Amino acid sequence: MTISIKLRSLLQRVKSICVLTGAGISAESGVATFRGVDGLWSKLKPEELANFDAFMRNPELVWEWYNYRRQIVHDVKPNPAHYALVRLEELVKEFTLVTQNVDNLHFRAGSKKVLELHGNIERSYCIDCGKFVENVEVTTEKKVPRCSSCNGLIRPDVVWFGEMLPEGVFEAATEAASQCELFLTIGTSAVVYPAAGLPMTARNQGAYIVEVNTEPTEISHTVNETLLGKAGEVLPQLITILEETRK
Ligand code: BJW
Ligand code: ZN
Repeated sequence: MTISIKLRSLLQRVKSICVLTGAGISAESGVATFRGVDGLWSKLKPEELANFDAFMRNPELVWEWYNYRRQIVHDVKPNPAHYALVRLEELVKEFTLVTQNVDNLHFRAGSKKVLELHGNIERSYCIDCGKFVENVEVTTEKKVPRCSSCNGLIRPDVVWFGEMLPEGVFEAATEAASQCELFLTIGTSAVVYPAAGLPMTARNQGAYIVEVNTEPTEISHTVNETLLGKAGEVLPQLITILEETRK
């Protein structure tokens, strides 16, 4: 992996950065990605689990899947890539972290300004009255949690296919992407919209786009630079360059 001279000099003077992260940033923590050979969806089709109709058809199955993943997320820790982004927020004047991840690892690492596009697996809400529930308990006898106020079905607070993103969050992400000088897209296959459109939004407004991924993606041909490698190894190197000029 080579960091271009252009990127080095940009890192030394950059004042505004917007970052988009995907499942790949948590891979080194031990959270499975969605796509690819070891991905969460290599055996199950996303449309069978990650949509509202699937939930209504078989809430037990969907809860079983989310419970399994909630346990993993609870047990793992943020990795050097998450911590590098915490440091970036401290070093750069204008910084926005936009994540597609629902695993809460950016907040647990210490990032402050995080826009969660697809929700958070540790929160849930009632589909009838909308009441939010933290740390919902799903026991083996009571496989599907119910609302304590109205007995409605409780669902995970995540965004499924065909659903709108949380109000105002995508708008804030678009604004940050439009205003940044440098846009980093990290550990995402960039196939899920509207998130995958953010690098292009930034590029159209003149930002320099850098992708960090272990392999080329759908958008590699449209970015300025692809840094091939693990996020947990590449990001600390970018931070070292930034820190050299900001002592
Ligand atoms: C590493 C690494 C390491 C590994 N270091 N890298 C425009 C065009 C076409 C379609 C649409 C469109 N607009 C909307 C759509 C429809 C749909 C969509 O995009 N479909 C496409 C798949 C075709 N989008 C939606 O439905 C969205 N809603 C919406 O648009 O609302 C408006 C609307 C409403 C009603 C009708 C129509 C429109 C909602 C999308 C919700 C996505 N939800 C999920 C599930 C969340 C809950 C859960 O977690 O269970 O979000 S899907 C899943 O994919 C999850 C992720 O956030 C998302 C993105 O995945 P991500 O993060 O990129 O992961 P992977 O696995 O794909 O990639 C990992 C990458 O990491 C790989 O590249 C690896 O190489 C890399 N990697 N290790 C660095 N160590
Ligand atoms: Zn309710």
